[in-house]
Amino acid sequence: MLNRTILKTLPAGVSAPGYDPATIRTGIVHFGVGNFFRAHEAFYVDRCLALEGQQDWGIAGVGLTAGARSERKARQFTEQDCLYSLTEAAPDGARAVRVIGALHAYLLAPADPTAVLDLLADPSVRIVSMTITEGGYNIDETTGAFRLDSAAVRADLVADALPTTIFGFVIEALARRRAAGSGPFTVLSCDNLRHNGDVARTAFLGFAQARDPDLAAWIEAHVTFPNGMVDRITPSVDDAIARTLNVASGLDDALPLVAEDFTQWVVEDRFCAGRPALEKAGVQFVADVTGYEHVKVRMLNASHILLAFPSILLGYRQVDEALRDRDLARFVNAYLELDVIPRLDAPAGLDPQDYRRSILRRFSNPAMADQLLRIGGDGSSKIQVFWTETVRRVLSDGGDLRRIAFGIAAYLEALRGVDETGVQYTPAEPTLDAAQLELADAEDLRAALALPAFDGWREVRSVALTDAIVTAREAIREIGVRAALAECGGLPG
Ligand code: CS2
Repeated sequence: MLNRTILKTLPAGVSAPGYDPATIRTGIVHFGVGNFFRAHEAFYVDRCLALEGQQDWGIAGVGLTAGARSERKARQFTEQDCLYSLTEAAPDGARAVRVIGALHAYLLAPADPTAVLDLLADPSVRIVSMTITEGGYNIDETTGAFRLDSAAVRADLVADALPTTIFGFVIEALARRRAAGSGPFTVLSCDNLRHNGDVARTAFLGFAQARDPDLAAWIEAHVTFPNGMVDRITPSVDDAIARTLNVASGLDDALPLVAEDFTQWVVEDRFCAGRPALEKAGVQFVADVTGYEHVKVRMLNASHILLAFPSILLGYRQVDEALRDRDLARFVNAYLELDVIPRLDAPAGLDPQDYRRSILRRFSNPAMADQLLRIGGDGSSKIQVFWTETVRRVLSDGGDLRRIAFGIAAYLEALRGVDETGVQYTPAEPTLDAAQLELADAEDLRAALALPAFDGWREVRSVALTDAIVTAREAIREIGVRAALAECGGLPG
């Protein structure tokens, strides 16, 4: 088993942390210890910890979900001293394997909420970071405000209640720190959102305001919420993939990871209580991250989901194989070239055409075997974040709506859970209830346009867009995805 005792005798070709994980101290608490966080933030912090004077920046992870799966994961982390291996896979087949030691403690909040609060209140914790998914910030897309109406939030607002949501934990911890005079921490969102720091700020301040306006004012004055653009493709790992990774590395790791060799993190340098020397670990610090976010979200993430929905319907399951399909590659390219790039505000020095080529190369990486169902999952939240801006701009300048309409149509058809070859799958839509999911099956093909995925352009939605979506859905059903794509998917001649 992988744990601290075997770090000196790792198999050939596996790199150990450049420091002793037993001696680092917690400076960061991270909520949502998923694969992306482990391959991205923890990877950068791991590099920092190897530098002189940086050993106060170890990460304690917190899981918020109750249940057997979460308990199993917590047990595995503990048994392995929170160590895990990361395989970085390049498109040419080259691989590097390293053991990451930055995560050195793991707490399951439902099992011991008091321990989580005590940790967050400890003055040595100076950053609270999170990957809680695009939809995890509890923001109403129409009003842009934090939603106070969810049962979990309401329960966390009851005086003296032990929290269950991230909002309850973070705000209670900040209240304690304020009372104790131990100062604020930075709240660092690492989710794929435009202005993720501003979104986090709206969410946490919205909660704090409802709880105690004085506390909210203190947070507003002292806590910082840097915006950041995060990027590293990190597939899901099932048992079969885990076995393959372990066979290749020679490790016995219950929590192995694979990610592409590419990685990027561009952040605003606004850390109210200090930060690790991340600039020495490859993180770019900039005054304004807006341009980078637009390019990442509207090109990479948007084309990722645009590829996923029709590909799933065609029966593909992996991103690289879908992109080898000429029709699908043309579709994604046309969307980027004709719909996104002409309407993009890219930062100086970033060439969108180079970026387009690089993401298509990254998507084609066969060593990743990235899952289309992972990409297409939580489409409801992702569409709001990844497509909205482009749809709004195309609508407002009277551009060609066919590719966007086809993407939306494919999303709605894919929500029905069966592909063209008759294979069934379960679309993961954690924010939709059964009644909402059924809208995809409604006889009236317009009914599903009431789904929250489309809230972001509700007030500008045009009849032409609705008609084009309905036409594309009918075509997909009548003549199949490929023929429908040729007929109404807006492929250039
Ligand atoms: C993907 C992302 O889930 C998705 O929609 O586009 O997970 C993507 O792999 C990462 O954002 C890459 O940085």
